[in-house]
Parts: sequence; structure tokens; C-alpha cells
Amino acid sequence: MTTNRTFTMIKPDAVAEGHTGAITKMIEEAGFRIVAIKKTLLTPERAGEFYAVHSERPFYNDLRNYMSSGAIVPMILEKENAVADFRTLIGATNPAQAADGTIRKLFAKSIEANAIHGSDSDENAQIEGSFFFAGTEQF
Ligand code: IDP
Repeated sequence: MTTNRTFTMIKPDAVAEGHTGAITKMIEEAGFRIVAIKKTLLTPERAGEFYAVHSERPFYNDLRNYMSSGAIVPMILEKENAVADFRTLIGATNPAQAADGTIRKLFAKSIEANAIHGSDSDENAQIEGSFFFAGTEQF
């Protein structure tokens, strides 16, 4: 089912460096409506749960620690073709390969500390949004 929604979170490096406002501005200027937003902290356990799909990867433990190292800003976003358009806006996982003008090109520090998450399917957008937000928090 296509929902026109995606899920994102600004990751600890970008929040700590004060890029939340600039990134949120880029997201809104690209035509996304913010349906839900908050600032919160993941425990290593919750971070591991969010990235459970990567549990066999060599970077999994580092990723859990990184994602629980500081505040994050999760959001649910709405726009036609949201999932694909948002992946284009954030750029490649590795900022060295991210296109000019993308959020990761502008703000990411490394392949791990890459500033922002974007869901890779409508199904995952729904699952990931529900991981952080109750239905009553989505407007
Ligand atoms: P994506 O976030 O672009 O969808 P995924 O492959 O789903 O990329 O990886 C999830 C996250 O895990 C990445 O955003 C990044 O923070 C981290 N990650 C991915 N590959 C590596 C790696 O090779 N080394 C360290 N961290 C990685």
C-alpha cells in the first residue's frame, strides 16, 4: 500500500552540531509536510531493535552505540512519492558518494555518522514511524 508518508530521524552527530534547524528547513522547502516530530534519546537496546535488520553486519555494535550517543530528532513526513523523493533528498549512505546538495553531502561526517535516516519502503516507513510515535501524535 502506498501511503505518501516516510519516516526520518536526524542522527546524533547532526543534532549535536546544531544542524536540526537547517535540515528541517531543507525538508520543508523540498515539499514535505511534518506530520510528527520530537527530540528524544535511544538506549543501545532500542537502537539495536530499530536496526535489527543489520544485526549480523560487522558495524552493528558500533551503530547501536553511535545511535544512542546523543539526542535524535525523529519525524514522520508526508508528500507524494515520499519514500523515494526523501531518499533522493538525503543522498547515498556514504557521504563521499552522496550527490551535491543532498543532506548527507552537506552534513554527514562519515558512512556511520551520516546525519540522517530515511525509510527504504512504504512498509518500513509505517513500521519505523510507529516505533516512535503513537497515532495520536500524528497530525
Ligand atoms: P541507509 O541508512 O542509507 O538506508 P543502511 O545500509 O540501511 O543505509 O545502513 C543503516 C545505517 O548503518 C547507515 O545509515 C549508517 O549509519 C550505518 N552504516 C551502513 N553501512 C555502514 C558501514 O559500512 N560502516 C559503518 N556504518 C554503516
